[in-house]
Amino acid sequence: MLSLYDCEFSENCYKVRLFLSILGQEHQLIPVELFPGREHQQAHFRAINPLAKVPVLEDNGLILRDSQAILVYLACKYAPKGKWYPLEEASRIARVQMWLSFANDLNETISSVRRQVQVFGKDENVAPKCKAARELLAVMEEHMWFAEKAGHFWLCAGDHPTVADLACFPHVMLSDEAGISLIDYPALRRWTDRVKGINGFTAMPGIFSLTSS
Ligand SMILES: N[C@@H](CCC(=O)N[C@@H](CS)C(=O)NCC(=O)O)C(=O)O
Repeated sequence: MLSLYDCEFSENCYKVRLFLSILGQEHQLIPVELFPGREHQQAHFRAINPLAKVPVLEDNGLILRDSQAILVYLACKYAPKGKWYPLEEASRIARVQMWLSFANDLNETISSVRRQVQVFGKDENVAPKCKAARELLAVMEEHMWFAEKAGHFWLCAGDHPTVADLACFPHVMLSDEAGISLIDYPALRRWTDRVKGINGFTAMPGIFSLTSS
């Protein structure tokens, strides 16, 4: 049985829950109270992840941290071969990796601001991260705009979405909660709607399914 150390409000945990839901993969959630309990800082959790962060996935004794790494693992182990993590072409693998790394940049800008705003209330230190976040969104918007013009609908060209789409999706979707509106990013809004249309899509607080939004 897969176990996910999880926090309901975490975008990084959500992307793993989303993929598990899409795959229809049975799992159990082990809640970790980040705030106010700071359970992730306690010795029992640090023994599982010395970096003191969620998500962590446990699969039959194997312990994995980092949401991007977990998505890749799930795609390679539990999805039909190459469907979510295409392995047939070096350039395609590299492009997926590029956007997985980009998801981490989104986490450290948009989602870091979101956590600051939600948990501690806004302070003057968020401005540089907001600026960096807008620059990242502009890069993504331009990429997706040209992709659509070329007839592609996912971050990495191809008929099927990849783990890269799932990795970036929650950070973009929750940018409102960091005080960054998606109004200026129409191609990204069309892309987020496409992700919401994937079979097995599931919601989280702040991210609604197409029918209820
Ligand atoms: N690169 C990691 C980042 C994980 C991360 O930032 N997790 C947040 C919750 S969304 C966390 O545990 N924060 C606790 C802390 O930093 O004290 C991933 O993608 O899983």
